[in-house]
Amino acid sequence: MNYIDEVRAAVAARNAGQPEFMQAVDEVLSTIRPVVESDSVYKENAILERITEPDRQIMFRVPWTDDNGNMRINRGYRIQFNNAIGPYKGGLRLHPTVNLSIIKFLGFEQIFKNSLTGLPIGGGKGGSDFDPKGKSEREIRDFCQSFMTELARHIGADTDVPAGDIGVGGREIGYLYGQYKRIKNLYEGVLTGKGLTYGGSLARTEATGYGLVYIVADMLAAENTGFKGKTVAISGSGNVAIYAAQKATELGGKVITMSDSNGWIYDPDGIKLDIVKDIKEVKRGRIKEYADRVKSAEYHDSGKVWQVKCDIALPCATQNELDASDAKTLVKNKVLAVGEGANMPSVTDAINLFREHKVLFMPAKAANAGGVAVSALEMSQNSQRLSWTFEEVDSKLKDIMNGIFAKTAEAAKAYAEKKDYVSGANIAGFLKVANAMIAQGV
Ligand code: NDP
Ligand code: 2IT
Repeated sequence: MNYIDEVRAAVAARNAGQPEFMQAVDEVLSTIRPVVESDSVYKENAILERITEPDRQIMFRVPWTDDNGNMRINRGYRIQFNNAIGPYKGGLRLHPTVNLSIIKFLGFEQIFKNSLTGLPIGGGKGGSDFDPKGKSEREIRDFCQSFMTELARHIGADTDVPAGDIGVGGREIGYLYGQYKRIKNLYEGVLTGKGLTYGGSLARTEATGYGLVYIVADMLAAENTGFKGKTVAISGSGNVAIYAAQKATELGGKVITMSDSNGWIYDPDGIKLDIVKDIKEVKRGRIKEYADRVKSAEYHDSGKVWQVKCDIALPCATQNELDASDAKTLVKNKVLAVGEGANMPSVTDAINLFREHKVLFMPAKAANAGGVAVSALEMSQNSQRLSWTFEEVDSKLKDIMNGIFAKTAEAAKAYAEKKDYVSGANIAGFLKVANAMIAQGV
């Protein structure tokens, strides 16, 4: 067996029962072959064995009390995966499906994504199987305080800087930050996505969705086209989906679908985002309500948004939400481009189908890096004790996404095929981290 296959087999044996983690590892290992096999230095330094094994895996009990006075127990996680190029950085996910495999896949992806941003941030991820849906404000606050009571000893502005992900937005970051400050007596940039009155950055809320549309626009520009006049199918209706829809609309696209875990809406006239924001950001309601309020819209509680004909597909909900049969439908409907706003939303066979049919495909590590990039800019502002304007942050975000597109395209051309952005992103992300690991000798 060669080096890559040996490592792959060892990682699979050591991480039995972790399918999402193995899916993410397989994708990276299968695409970095041209680099790893071009120089024995990677094998000599055991880079693949090291990069697939987290530096530290923290699991802890999170006790909290519900509104009926019952003691409830969840499990908390923080995976500090790799800090070769900066402090561990990555979000916290609160969702009942959270388990070790999911947090490890997210942490692993984060290493390469953060490297692509060009900013000094390592890879980490955390969360809990706590379900925020239907919980009262007090229950959310109690959970967040308990979660941070344990997490606080493991993190710090120069050690590990968590942020939001599914189920964690400004409200939860506020409670987490308040508890950290209380325990540590430190007013430091230990979390990103903070409120604007206490160290948050303008444009962090918009960053992931905007960044996704900026890089997909770059990919389209390389084909002499753009969002203007295109129909856009988006899944999800959370933070990433909403701001992807906003920027895609601003650039002249027509967003025709959005979804949540109960169902999806189709509005052939173009989704009215002020209504989605009111339902999701203000009332914390269900996407179904959109169809009650907008005459031109349909609501479906079965099937998926991918059955609607579109030019551009932006999956922005969760992992493995776009399977091979969805990819077939999209291809049949002549989709031009797919950009992954969520982390690992496309199953491997779907990606292969897109490649086979020459669908332009921008993978998550590159496509959704705008969120963590602006998180890193929030860290810079906290260190400087300054706040930049929205325009300043947005313009830096645009530059960063342009840079990621250029690096990804360049690595694809040098080591794989010209438009193989999956290989390009993995290789460009890997090279920086691997070289730092080799230089540091540990
Ligand atoms: P939110 O919690 O704001 O929104 C998540 C959306 O996806 C909701 O509409 C939710 O529906 C839907 N969803 C979540 N889980 C499922 C599921 N199992 N099945 C169907 N629908 C689901 O999260 P974000 O928008 O922040 O995150 C979305 C994706 O983007 C995730 O993959 C995340 O990892 C990724 N991401 C987020 C970044 C950020 O800055 N926030 C940065 C980079 C990537 P419902 O309300 O019904 O649960
Ligand atoms: O997946 C991701 O990149 C995020 N959830 C954002 C992480 C961050 O630190 O801003």
